[in-house]
Amino acid sequence: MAKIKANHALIKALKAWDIDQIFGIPGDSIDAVVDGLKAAEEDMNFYTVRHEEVGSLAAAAYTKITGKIGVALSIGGPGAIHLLNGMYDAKLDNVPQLILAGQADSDVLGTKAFQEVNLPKLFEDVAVYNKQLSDSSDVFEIVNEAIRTAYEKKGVAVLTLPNNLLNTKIKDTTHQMFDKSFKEPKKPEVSQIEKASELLAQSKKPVVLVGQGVDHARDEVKTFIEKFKIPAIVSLPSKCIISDDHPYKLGNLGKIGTKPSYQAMQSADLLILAGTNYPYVDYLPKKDIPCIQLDIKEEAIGHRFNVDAPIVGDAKVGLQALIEATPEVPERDFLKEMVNHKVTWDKWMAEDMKSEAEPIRPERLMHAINKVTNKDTIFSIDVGTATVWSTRYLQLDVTNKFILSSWLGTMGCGLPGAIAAKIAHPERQAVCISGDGAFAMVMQDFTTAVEYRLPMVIFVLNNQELSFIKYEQQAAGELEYGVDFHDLDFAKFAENCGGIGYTLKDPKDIDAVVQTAFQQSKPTIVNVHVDPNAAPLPGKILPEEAKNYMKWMYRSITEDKELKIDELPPMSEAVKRFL
Ligand SMILES: Cc1ncc(C[n+]2csc(CCOP(=O)(O)OP(=O)(O)O)c2C)c(N)n1
Ligand SMILES: [Mg+2]
Repeated sequence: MAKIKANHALIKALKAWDIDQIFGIPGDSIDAVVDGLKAAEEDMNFYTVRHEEVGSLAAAAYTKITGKIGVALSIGGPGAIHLLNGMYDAKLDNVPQLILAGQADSDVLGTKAFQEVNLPKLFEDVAVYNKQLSDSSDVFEIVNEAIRTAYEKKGVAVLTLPNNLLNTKIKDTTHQMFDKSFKEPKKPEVSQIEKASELLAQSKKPVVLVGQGVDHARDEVKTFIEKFKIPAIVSLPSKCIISDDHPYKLGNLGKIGTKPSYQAMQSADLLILAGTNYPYVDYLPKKDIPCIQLDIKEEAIGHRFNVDAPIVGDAKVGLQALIEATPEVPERDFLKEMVNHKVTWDKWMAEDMKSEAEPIRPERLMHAINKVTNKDTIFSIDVGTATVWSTRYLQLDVTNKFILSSWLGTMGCGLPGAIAAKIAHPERQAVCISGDGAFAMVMQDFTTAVEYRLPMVIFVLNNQELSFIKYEQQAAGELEYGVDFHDLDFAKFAENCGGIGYTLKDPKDIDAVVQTAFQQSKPTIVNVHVDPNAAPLPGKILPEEAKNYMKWMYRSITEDKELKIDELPPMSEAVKRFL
């Protein structure tokens, strides 16, 4: 039988799965893989990043955007450790990912060799597939198995690869056919649909919470809410499942959510959980109302809320069946009431977006961004107050992409997401919105965007503090501590890296600067000096939170000897959100 080098067999397996983008940093224990990539450079793009974490975060974001598995590689030891954050991001957001981790040569493994870390053990918790290669002749089969498992289990597959094993010659089995088809998802049972349909038909006040499990069923979601006149709430990553201008969409739930969403949840008589395992149970109905839950994972049923009518299987099929089985509802008072609340909420939001106050209000910036982006733009949003402003004030369509680190919530996800966006769709606008703290965690990789000519616009919300945490401390009745840092000139930084930088301080310049930034053909940073006292108030202030704000004020005066009244939102704003 013909022979092939093991590293080339590995690359052939990647190609067989249509993989053509890899992020990472080369080095000693992964050199054999990188050598294989060099030989395949015509149809395999390798992006050298400046920090492995950016590589794995970009790989996760690439999958969130395209549905295709994202791949990152690194040396073993320190590089592999750096990868962990992006791996957990993929795990928590149910995203397939392949990690190729280098390892000390097999003949010295276990001897405390240089950079030897027990990688199978390190990755045990994060991976759905976790193998260290021990026989190079298996490499083609193992890569196939890893990728198949990652797709099937929507998680992270790790191959730990002792470098010497990939430099050997093995029998060439790479021409062999292998099965790339996946099991059809389970179809919901008829009895489950009947039960759910009965509950739906009886309900006067249904509300639906929409999650990622119905991302592939956007038409069905729309038909479902329109046929049965149901107000709809979305989970954080599901903003684009229903377009923001749909009148029945009430927005998000929880701390980043809207008041009408909270009101709908608390006054509903039926909860429909559509493809979501929403974790913030405090915001789910406090009353024990009936619940229909559609989910592909049986273990998700009843996880957060008592479920009367489970629909287990592909939620798209489940929704179609429910739509067919249940008579149309011509109109519904509950919907009208909730839509009215939403109209009021939207008026408040519109007022916020008009503010010409100085320092610049983040809401006003979002308004400017809305004006210059389009239905195609991909938004990569970081963790911090940027998450709140973007979720509330960006007006998006089902055709936009809105990606974030939803359930790991790692700071620093914004820039890697925008890099992945521009690689996946060079023709679309890529926008990153980050806080100054979050951007500083990954800013070295702005040079990656410059290097690979990935034009994007990055808005850094410069408030010289960890604002989100400041408000978290206040809402917990704690004194502010450890949340301030000094100003960094992100515009100068951009220029130093070979990109373009703007500083935005005067509210009068907002529209002009934002517009100019989008006309650039190089990666661009807009360093926006935003109001540090722009409070990302929850859609609804819970009594406990109100009590804690009072406690924080009292402690600020008595213990810090400082009245931080200017950090509080205007009284009218606070009262509106509280009542
Ligand atoms: C890696 C990581 N570290 C810490 C946190 C906790 N955290 C959440 S938001 C935040 C502050 C973000 O600050 P910044 O990026 O400046 O945005 P701002 O809230 O000031 O707008 C912190 C520290 C996190 N989510 N991820
Ligand atoms: Mg900040």
